Amino acid sequence: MAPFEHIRLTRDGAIARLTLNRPARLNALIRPMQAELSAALDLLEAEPPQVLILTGEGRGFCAGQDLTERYPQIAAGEAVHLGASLTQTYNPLIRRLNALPCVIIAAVNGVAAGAGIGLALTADIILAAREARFLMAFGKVGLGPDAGVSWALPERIGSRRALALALTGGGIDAQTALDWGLVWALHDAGELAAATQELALVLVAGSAQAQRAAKQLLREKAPSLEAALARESACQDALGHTDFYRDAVLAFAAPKPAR
Ligand code: T3D
Repeated sequence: MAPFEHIRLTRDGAIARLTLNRPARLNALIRPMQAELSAALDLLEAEPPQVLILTGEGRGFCAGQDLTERYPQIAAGEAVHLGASLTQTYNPLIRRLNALPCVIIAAVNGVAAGAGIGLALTADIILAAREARFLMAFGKVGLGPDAGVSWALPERIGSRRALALALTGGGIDAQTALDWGLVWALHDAGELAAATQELALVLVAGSAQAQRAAKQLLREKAPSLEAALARESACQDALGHTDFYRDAVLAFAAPKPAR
């Protein structure tokens, strides 16, 4: 679709695939790669697919910030301004991925560390290879969680587990991620891409409008039951006017010829 160096963006009908493509560095993030991700988001926002697959090339998903990018400054004894890196680069990427109206599937093919976990957590559904790991690498380098991890990880696995991982800088293997509800399903590495495509095809056979509504209702928690009921009514009111709903009811409930 677009000629990038550090990522690939391809599109097949209603399914788009965004692949992090620095396999020799386990897809660690550098500035030009972040700029390409931003350009990819421009394209995805202009013409949203129904499903976006987010994955990594090679044996890693994403090892977070490329630490060699920070090295020259630190080695020279200069101050680094990580707050600026977040507000100018990471935060907009995470915000924009989260705001995409499409269903995002992360196919976590290998290690996801630091901000790499943040990218995976922008997905609505996470599939993982059995060899995948989720490492809170921030702690190991003396940083706190960023890239939305402090918000999204406790949501998925609970605040106690998320805090213990953040404090220790530790990680969990794919099976634990599955057991803790972070991951929807595990697959053998060689079968992850096909399983992801299969799930994407199931999704594109469904109603894009209903998926958008479900995503909105479930991801942006209503402040009270009353507010949730009101939002559900408004959503259902709109969805009840779609062709998808009409056709589904007609197909299911039309009187059948007597047997
Ligand atoms: O700076 C800011 O803007 C603030 C934002 C911070 C967000 C963050 O993400 S902080 C966390 C940064 N990430 C890390 O600290 C992870 C560092 N990497 C590792 O701990 C390990 O590489 C892994 C546990 C992820 C994987 O280990 P392993 O044994 O499977 O692979 P490896 O041999 O360590 O890595 C393979 C290559 O990728 C290797 O290069 P080489 O020796 O073959 O030339 C390694 O140096 C490179 N690599 C892996 N992660 C990074 C990296 N290079 C640069 N930066 C990395 N983050």
